[in-house]
Amino acid sequence: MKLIQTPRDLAINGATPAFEQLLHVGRPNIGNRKDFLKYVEEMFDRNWLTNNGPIVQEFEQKVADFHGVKHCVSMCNGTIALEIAIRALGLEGEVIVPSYTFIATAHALQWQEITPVFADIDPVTHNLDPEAVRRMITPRTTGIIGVHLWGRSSPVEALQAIADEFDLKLMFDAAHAFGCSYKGTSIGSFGACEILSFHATKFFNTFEGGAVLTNDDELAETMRLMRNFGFSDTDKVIHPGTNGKMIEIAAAMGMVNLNAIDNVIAANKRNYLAYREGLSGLQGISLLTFDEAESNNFQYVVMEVSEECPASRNQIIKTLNAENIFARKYFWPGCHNMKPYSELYPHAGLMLPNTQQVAERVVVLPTGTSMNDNMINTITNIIRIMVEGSGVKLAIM
Ligand code: T4K
Repeated sequence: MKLIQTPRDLAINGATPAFEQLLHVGRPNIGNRKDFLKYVEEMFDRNWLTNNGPIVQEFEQKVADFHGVKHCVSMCNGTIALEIAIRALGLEGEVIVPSYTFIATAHALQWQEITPVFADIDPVTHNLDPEAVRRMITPRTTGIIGVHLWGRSSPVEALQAIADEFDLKLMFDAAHAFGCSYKGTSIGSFGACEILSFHATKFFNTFEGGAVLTNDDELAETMRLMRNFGFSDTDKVIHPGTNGKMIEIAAAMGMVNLNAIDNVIAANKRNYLAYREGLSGLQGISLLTFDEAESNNFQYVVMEVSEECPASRNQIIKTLNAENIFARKYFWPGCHNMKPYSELYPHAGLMLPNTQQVAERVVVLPTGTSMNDNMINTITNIIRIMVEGSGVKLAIM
């Protein structure tokens, strides 16, 4: 048992770590195992493992219904979903994206020899700033990809207005936004299409997986062709394509995880509220808020450490890591500071002051169904000790 009351009790100062096992940000949430194994047994009985199988079709329908959209085109992962959507929309030349996102948003363009042009974000929402987007438009710009970062909606109306004004295509990277809404409308219906990620570390997973949501029949049809080598029928190829198919066992995981989704969101919300309470009143520490009027999945607990905080962001991360709390600096240092972009556009940072600032401030904390109130109390108490020099008396088993 360890008492954490003063800085002397911290692992960084030589004490035993608070947790024996490493706590992760992206611990997978897994639904009912028996139900999953039943799906797997049935799949083996059918001997149908991939290529638009029955579980994939059922899963697509469920995800489309869940988001109130006409089409869910499932894919093997979120990155391929991005690549296929980008290509199906005919994007080329330059496409405006935030730099403050997971690298896949930019790479999906670069992979197809399209130039990602990084626009700055709003420092409060962490999403694209429409005025910054406007400043980056050139004659080569063909589209905008907004990212609903942390599951909070991009400024969809302002971005759509810019897209309409300059005749640009607009799509969204909704990898974080499964089940989220904007002004009461579920994510999935904004722009030409929106992509989801079902990676193991997402609050809703299919091991690996992704999808494109759209209400556009023609676009959905094109993407279905593209994810299956362009086959329209046996021996008949009518479109360039790749292999982006979701496999049956991934869809089975999706089906059982869909059944568990309310519990996962409830756990995430409980965790978020426990963090909010535990971190309240700490100088220079804030938690990203969620609009209670919207549907949220609360999958990321995003803490910001400002210059007013007596402890730096990096000190806090180092201290938490020493306690076996693997907090993350997502999406530091910003795509523009990663290769090849840092070499291609070495001065991009000059246009991205808010991105640079936010990337230096964020700490993402562990959440999900594997976390409980005691664990969160311990984490917030460690942060309190770092900021205030002492914490509440806390016994760690
Ligand atoms: N767009 C956006 C905005 C995205 O955030 C992403 C993915 C994409 C597009 C692309 O979608 P996908 O192609 O991935 O479907 C993770 C994920 O790999 C990535 O999917 C995700 N975004 C990104 C935000 O996070 P890392 O670097 O955090 O992964 P990793 O391996 O460090 O895992 C995170 C934590 O989870 C670790 O502490 C270990 C733990 N973990 C991980 C796995 C895989 C487990 O406990 N069990 C596991 O099975 O990137």
